[in-house]
Amino acid sequence: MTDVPTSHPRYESLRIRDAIVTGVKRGVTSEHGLIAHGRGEAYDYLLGERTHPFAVAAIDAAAHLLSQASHPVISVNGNVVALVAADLVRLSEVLGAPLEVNIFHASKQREQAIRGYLLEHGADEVLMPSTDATLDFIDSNRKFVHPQGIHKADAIFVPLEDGDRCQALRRMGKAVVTVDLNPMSRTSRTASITIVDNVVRALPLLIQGLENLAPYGGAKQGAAFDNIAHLAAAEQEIRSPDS
Ligand code: PTJ
Repeated sequence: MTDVPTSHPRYESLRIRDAIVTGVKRGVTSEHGLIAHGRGEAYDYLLGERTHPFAVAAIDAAAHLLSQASHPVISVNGNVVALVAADLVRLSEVLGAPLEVNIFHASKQREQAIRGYLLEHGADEVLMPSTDATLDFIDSNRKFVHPQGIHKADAIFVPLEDGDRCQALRRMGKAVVTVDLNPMSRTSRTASITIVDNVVRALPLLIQGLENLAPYGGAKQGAAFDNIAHLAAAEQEIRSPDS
């Protein structure tokens, strides 16, 4: 982003926007992803573009849930890989969980571009969707999963999810942790834990939370988490006139 000075008041937002545009140019992010990003930007603006206490609590609960899972998996799409590829690779290392490509807008070419982008950012292995294993309760492209990945997982980290698959995963008895700036979305309401924050800010905090838990083997007791109450706090923040 050579033409925008770092002193620009919207520099950080423009930098993130630039990462998504690069994602589209590299064939990683879909054009629809730009629209999804714009929606996220609007919610982030309303939330004051900062991480609130309800998000910190959700990140803490997510670190506990994921570290205690027997087979956690990180599901990635074209938006998150464009925004936080290096953090996803680090999360995969810290959690000991595989990265799996799972996209909504079907494209074999884009699946390969996403895999390539993650390998470029340090990933050793990236699981790919297959026709050998499918999810129940879902008709979109997202039903095709890897037999050793999402299909087998007991807990899945799925930032920027779409509501359909989140519901399907929950109906299959899997725990779902999502990151979504919209506390009213179907995904937010269906997930086991929703982190209402920008994935760009939330992911480094989640990694830090897992690193802090590592000496305890993830077994340290976390506070009880009420997802609906946390979503209500996020919605209240958005509606509050002085936020
Ligand atoms: O790569 P694909 O084909 O899997 O497509 C990915 C997108 C994100 C385009 C697809 O999953 C989609 O259409 O998602 P939705 O249903 O538009 O939902 C995206 C949600 O993520 C919305 O609620 C946005 O507010 C939210 N969001 C967008 N950007 C961010 C975000 N949440 C957190 N951090 C962001 N940076």
